[in-house]
Amino acid sequence: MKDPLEPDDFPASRFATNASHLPTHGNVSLPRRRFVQGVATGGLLAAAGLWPALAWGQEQAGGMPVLRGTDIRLKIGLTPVNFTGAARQATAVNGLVPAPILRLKEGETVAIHVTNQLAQPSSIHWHGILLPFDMDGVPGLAFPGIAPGETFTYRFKVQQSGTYWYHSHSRFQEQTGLIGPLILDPAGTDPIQADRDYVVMLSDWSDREPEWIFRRLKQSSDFFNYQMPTVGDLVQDIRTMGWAQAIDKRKMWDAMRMNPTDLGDVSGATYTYLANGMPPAANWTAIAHPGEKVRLRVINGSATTIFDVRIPGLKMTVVSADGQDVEPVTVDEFRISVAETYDVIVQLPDERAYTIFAQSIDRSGYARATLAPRAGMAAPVPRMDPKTWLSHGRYGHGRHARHGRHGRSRHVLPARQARGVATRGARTRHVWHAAR
Ligand SMILES: [Cu+2]
Repeated sequence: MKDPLEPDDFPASRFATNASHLPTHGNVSLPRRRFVQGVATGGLLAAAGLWPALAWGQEQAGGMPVLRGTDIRLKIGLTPVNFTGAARQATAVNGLVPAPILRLKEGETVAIHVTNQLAQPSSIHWHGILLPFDMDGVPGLAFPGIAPGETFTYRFKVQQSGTYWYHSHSRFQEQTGLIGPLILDPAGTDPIQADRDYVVMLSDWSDREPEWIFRRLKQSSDFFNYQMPTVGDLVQDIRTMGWAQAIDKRKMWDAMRMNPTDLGDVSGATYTYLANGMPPAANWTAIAHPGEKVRLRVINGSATTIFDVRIPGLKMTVVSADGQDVEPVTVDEFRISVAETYDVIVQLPDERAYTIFAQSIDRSGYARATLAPRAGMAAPVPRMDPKTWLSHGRYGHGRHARHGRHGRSRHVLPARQARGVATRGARTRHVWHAAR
C-alpha cells in the first residue's frame, strides 16, 4: 500500500507559516481544500446496498429499524459504505451505520446478545448508563472484550430514561461507524410530550484509516488545522491591540504549547460530517407538519468533532441534556461536544423546509439535515460562521468558561451549560444566562 501522506493530499504549505497559503483570521474563508459534502445519490447507493444508513434514516419515522423489547440481537461486522464517492468498509451493527436505534424501557431487564463477526476483538459500551460494572463493555476494565466469532450477552436493568448512545470501545471502531442511539423510555408517561420523535445523530467520517489519523495527531496535534495563526494575524493584532499586547497573546499560547485556532482535533480536511449517517449532500429529512411538536434527539456520536447546531428561522426549546430532563429553555443555537446529547422541541410554523445545520466548531465543515412537511424539500444551507480564536476564558478556565461567543447576536447555548441544570434549583439562572 502506498504511503497515504502524499504531497497532493497535504500540501507543504500546510506546515508553513507563510501567510499567503492560509485563510485570514476573521474572514469566512475556508481551507483551500473544501470539506467533502458527500454524495447525493443515496437512492442508487441504497439500491446497491452501499448505503446502510439510508434505511435507518428513512425508516425511523415509521418505527423501524428501531429495536425494542427485552431480548435483542446485535451483530458487529464490516459493511461497504460510500459517503464521499469512494467505497470504504465501515464497522456496522446488523449492517447499519450508525447502528440501529435501541429503544428500551425503564424498569425492564434487558438481554442484549452481541455477536462479533469481525476478525478483531470488539465491544459495545453503553454511554452514560447505570449498570453493573461487568456490563459496561470496556475491554480490559469491565470484561475481556468480545473475541472474533463470539457472542457476549449484556444483561442489565434499565434504571433511567432519556437520550443516550452506545459505541464500540475497541480500537477505532467508533470512528469507523460503530455508534448507535440508545433511547430509554420512562416507566411512566414521558413528561416530554411530542407528536414526532426523531434521532439526529451527528458524526464525523473519514475515508482515511483512523490509525493513520491518530498517528498524524501524535506527531503534530495541529496536523489537520488548516487555519493556523499567520503573520497577517499578528499584524492585525498589533494594529488593534498594540504591539505589547499582541506579542503577549502569542507568548501566552506558545507558553502553553497550544494553538488558539485548535478548536477541533481533526477537521473537515479529512472528515465528512454526517447526520444520521448521511453526508450534507444527501440531506437526511425529518418529516413534520406545521404546528406539530417535534422532538429532536441530537446526539454527538463523533470521534473528535464539536458542533454548533441551529435551525435557521426556528427556535429550539431544549428539554433534556445528556438524558436528564431540564427546565425548558428556548435557544437559537447550542453547542454540543463529543458524546453529549440534547433533546429539543421544535415546531414548523408553515409548509416550508428548514435546515438543521451543524457546523464544526472550527468551521471546517458541517453536517446538514432538513425538517420539512414533505420529503424532497430543502431550505438554503447557511454559510458557515467566521472562525473565532479561543480565549482563555472560553477554554475551560474559570466559571464562565464556554459561555457564548463574542460578537454574536444569536442566543447560544454552549456545550456543558446544561450540565449544571437541574429540573429545579438555583443554578438555573446562572447557567442559562447566555441563552437569554
Ligand atoms: Cu462513550
